[in-house]
Amino acid sequence: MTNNKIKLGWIEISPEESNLEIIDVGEKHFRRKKAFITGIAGQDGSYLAEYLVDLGYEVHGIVRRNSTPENQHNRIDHLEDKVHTYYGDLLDQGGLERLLDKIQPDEIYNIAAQSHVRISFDIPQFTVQTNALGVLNMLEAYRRACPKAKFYQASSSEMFGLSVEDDNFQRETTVMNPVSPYGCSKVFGYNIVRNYRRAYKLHTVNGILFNHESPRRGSNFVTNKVAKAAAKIKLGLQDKLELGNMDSYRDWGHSYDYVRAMHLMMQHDEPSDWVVSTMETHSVREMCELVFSHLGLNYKDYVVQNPKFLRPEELPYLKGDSTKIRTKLGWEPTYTFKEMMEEMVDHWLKVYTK
Ligand code: G4F
Repeated sequence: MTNNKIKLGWIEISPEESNLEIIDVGEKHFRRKKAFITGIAGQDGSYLAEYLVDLGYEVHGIVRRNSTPENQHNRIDHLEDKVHTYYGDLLDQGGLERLLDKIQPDEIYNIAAQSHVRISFDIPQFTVQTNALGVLNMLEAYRRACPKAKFYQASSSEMFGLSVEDDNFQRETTVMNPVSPYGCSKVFGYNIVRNYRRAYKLHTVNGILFNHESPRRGSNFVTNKVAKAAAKIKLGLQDKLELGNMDSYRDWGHSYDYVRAMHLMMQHDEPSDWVVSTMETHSVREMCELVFSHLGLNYKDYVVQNPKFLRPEELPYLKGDSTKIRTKLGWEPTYTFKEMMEEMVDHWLKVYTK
């Protein structure tokens, strides 16, 4: 184990502190850091769990119970022996508190959410209960069970809504003007995290993440919907792709790069709010063009609009200014937009060629 890894995934303890697994480096003693992840079976949760396990963390996480347990752990099947999972729900504060009390994590990552913006118009109350009240439940459980831990909240660029600065960016200081039940719920989560930081001197961090994708993205989000459909069209398994608004712009990065940013901001001494973005924006149309041309196809021959996928109110433009995290913490994305989209298309080609 390198010294660097000791620094990242292990924490220094006094020799008296008893723990199952302790390593000695000279005079110093270390134990594994413990992380608790809500939403561990989701796209970001699974990449984060992988990343933390690799750094030496002991990783715990909750998954929501549903009626098809076969699909519940798909994204973390390969980590089965390496992470500890429990049933849990952001709406069940008692259960959360009991778990945090038992585990006593060093870092808590609250990533679970109803994360689909259009669906938040179909189930607004559930969205707000989970994404707003759920954050408060987590904060209360944390405050009572393990207030010395650090707390990460998955805040979102959707909170900016219609606000764009004169230089066409959104950044930490941009006014929030959300345009969906999802965006409104996330603004509450963001603010209550800041409130608990000041009021109770808790180490709470907001990561304001712009869109982030990967082959593990749910295929009802636009990037993976397009990547999957284009691969099926190429293989003759599908004729058409129905989309909603193709003229909105998004700043799309890779989930793997963004979970590295989450971890990095939690290692900083001062709790703060951080924008994570690629600083580039592309329209849905440009993304379709890129994906279909990777397969030697013209998207115009296959993509049609279906009003069913339009939103009652749309967020037209996102481009994040992540100068703060780049300059203060040295974070940089490793994937380009093209590399990320091609990875997603190639993933689906492999799935459907088997
Ligand atoms: O992929 P999307 O559904 O992502 P959206 O709404 O930007 O939200 C994602 O990013 C947020 C960060 O800003 C997260 F907080 C949130 O949890 C989620 O991860 O849609 C992207 C764009 C939208 O403008 C949408 O109207 O694509 C447009 N779009 C066009 N046709 C479509 C479709 N979106 C979806 N999901 N499906 C379509 O058929």
